[in-house]
Amino acid sequence: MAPLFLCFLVFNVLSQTQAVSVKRQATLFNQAVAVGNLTTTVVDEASGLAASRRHPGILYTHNDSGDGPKIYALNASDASLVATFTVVAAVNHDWEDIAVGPCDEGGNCIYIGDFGVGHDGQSAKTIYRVKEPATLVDQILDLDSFLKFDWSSTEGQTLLVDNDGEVYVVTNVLGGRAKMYILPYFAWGEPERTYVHSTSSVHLPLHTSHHDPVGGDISPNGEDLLIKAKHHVYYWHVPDRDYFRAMSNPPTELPYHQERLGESICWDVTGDKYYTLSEGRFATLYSYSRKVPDSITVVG
Ligand SMILES: [Ca+2]
Repeated sequence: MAPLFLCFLVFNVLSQTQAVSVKRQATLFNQAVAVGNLTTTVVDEASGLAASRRHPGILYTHNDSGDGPKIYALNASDASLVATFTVVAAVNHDWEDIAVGPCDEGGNCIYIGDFGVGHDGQSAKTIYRVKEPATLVDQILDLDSFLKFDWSSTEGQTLLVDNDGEVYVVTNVLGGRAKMYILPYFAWGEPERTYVHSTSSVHLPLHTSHHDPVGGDISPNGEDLLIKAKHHVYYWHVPDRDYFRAMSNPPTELPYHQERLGESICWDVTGDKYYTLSEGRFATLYSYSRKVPDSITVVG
């Protein structure tokens, strides 16, 4: 085979490979659709978002510092407030994110990450866990358990919980190089703080010019991970559910409608779409649906 022809062939194959890759990334999810606006004024600084497993079509959110220990259940189809849960024996020092995952003894639990820096300059560095209630009415929820930790970082804004109930917290860092920590399971219920060493962490391959990331979520089947930065949504497909190893790969950027103060992101219960919600009164809930495979145009 003539060398010139071989060069042309290799170049052509590489070009096609790149075209396929770029096209697939660009067509993975649809652009934002406005689902509806918050109609209640009690949610005015939405700081986290998570899909209920027990009540499909319901999203949980919360305010950051300044509110009580309250979880708000929203209708995912119109952003209306359905119910308010108050968590006994918890404090909202600066709740930064929320997730849903398994309880210790089966069933589904809501996890709340209180690890922001409050107005007093302090961070509670505590994860709260409550069982998902059976009914969607205003009620008080007992604390299922708590996890108090310490670390060398100042704050985090991202809480991730996987199918096994493993809890990951991501630091919030200016200029990139944030770190994902896994919190030790034995720390649940311990009255003393458990120090989490850097050996239990991995750097995120993100370099932004803001304090990032600001939120994230693991899909219900555990195979998809979202991390939200101030101006971008990043995605990893993690079929082996090894989220630490996934951080050695660059993410795919997904569609994001820029919000004024958007910190909240979650998958829906099926993993076929994700949602974002901004801080602020009457904020808009946006959804981004996964394109069906047949609609993906393979170039080349
Ligand atoms: Ca937050």
